[in-house]
Amino acid sequence: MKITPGSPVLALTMRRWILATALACAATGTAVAAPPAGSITGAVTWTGPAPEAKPVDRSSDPVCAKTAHGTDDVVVTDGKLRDVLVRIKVGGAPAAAAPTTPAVIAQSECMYAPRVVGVIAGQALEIRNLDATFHNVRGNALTKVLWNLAQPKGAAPIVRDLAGRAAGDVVSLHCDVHPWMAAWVVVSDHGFFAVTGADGGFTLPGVPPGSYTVEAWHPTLGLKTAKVKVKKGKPTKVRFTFAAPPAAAPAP
Ligand SMILES: [Cu+2]
Repeated sequence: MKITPGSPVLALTMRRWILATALACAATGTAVAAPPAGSITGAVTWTGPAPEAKPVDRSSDPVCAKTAHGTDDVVVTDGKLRDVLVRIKVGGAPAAAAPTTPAVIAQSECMYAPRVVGVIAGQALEIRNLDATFHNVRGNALTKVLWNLAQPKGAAPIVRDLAGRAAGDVVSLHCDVHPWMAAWVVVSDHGFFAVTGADGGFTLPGVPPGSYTVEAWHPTLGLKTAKVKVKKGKPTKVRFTFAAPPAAAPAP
């Protein structure tokens, strides 16, 4: 049989094709053609001599005393800075729903790992105790105590829903048994954030083309910002540089 324009057979064939295409697009999530995303990538560097970790007296707890860790407030390796949360400024990118899985911080060798994490507003936080000793986990919003919970050796993870924390907030974690322990949870309204590891690198993938303010925040060194323009399908490079704060002037 010959199929000619306007024939019932062609119309039927076309309807089937359209239906099949629509179903295929729905199945693969390609029904809406989003513009190809770009990315924001780069490194956080340190200017000047790397600060040396100072010894920490951990002898108050025999379990903690088995391992040595110095101060970790500013960790620089080969000129790169760890523990910097890099993100698109809150409110400056498409908002995202909170993941149903919590962000995780472990207590290991009487240290928090990682020391800085990002969450999306509404996402829960899970704190694990991998140590054969007692920790308490105190969560603070600035000076306000949000919770203070005991977590003995072998205890189940503590899960907090961070209720009431909004994008832009920071929750700090502290252990009063081991006062050198501290960690930070940074709340955003979208998923465009990353925390630097020892190599200082970060990548924010899947960023829609456009202009953005990017923030780099370190718990003790503060905030730096940069303006970037993201083009479709391309990485946009940005570099942040931190340095030791100037020494206080000597007393007269
Ligand atoms: Cu502790």
